[in-house]
Amino acid sequence: MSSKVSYGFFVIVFLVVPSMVLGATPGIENIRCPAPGIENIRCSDDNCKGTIGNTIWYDYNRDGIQQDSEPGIENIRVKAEWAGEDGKYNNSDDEEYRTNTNHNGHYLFENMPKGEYRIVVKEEDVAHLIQTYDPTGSSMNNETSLTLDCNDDYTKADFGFTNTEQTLAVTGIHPLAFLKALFIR
Ligand SMILES: [Ca+2]
Ligand SMILES: [Ca+2]
Ligand SMILES: [Ca+2]
Repeated sequence: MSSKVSYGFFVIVFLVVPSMVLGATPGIENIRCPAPGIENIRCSDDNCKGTIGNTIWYDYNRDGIQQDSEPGIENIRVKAEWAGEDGKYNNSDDEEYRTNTNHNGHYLFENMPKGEYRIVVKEEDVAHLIQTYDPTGSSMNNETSLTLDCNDDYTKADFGFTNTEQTLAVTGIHPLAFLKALFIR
């Protein structure tokens, strides 16, 4: 009698325990990783941790490339609008993320889910500038759109800005000197 109970017990332990150890974390489904406060959670492939960035700079010569002489613009507010799981904007599963550029003009959104994004530069932070570059440059509207793959590091959401040619012509000062005087105080 007792030997049958023991045998059954060990069969259950043998079958159940390994499946709990090897399978996904039981009882926790559809959670985004990393999950703050939950240690050692097993993350499935659906829990993506991509990044989006990374530069906003003074494009003095308006060529859409950051030369060594062209510094980043710090403290610019940037927003990432995620279209959510359904990939469509303007409904309940959309989410927004915000950050600022650092002293090098770099910004980075981390631990981002895969999907469709709009990256938007805060208009009032660049209201005194003219946009010269973004990756979807057909419309210089302080924003660009992209598709982030799972765990992808997207580094090309860059924006370039300069000042007006009219202003530079009137001053008669070298553009670089003028812009440095204007922006670097
Ligand atoms: Ca340039
Ligand atoms: Ca949506
Ligand atoms: Ca654009």
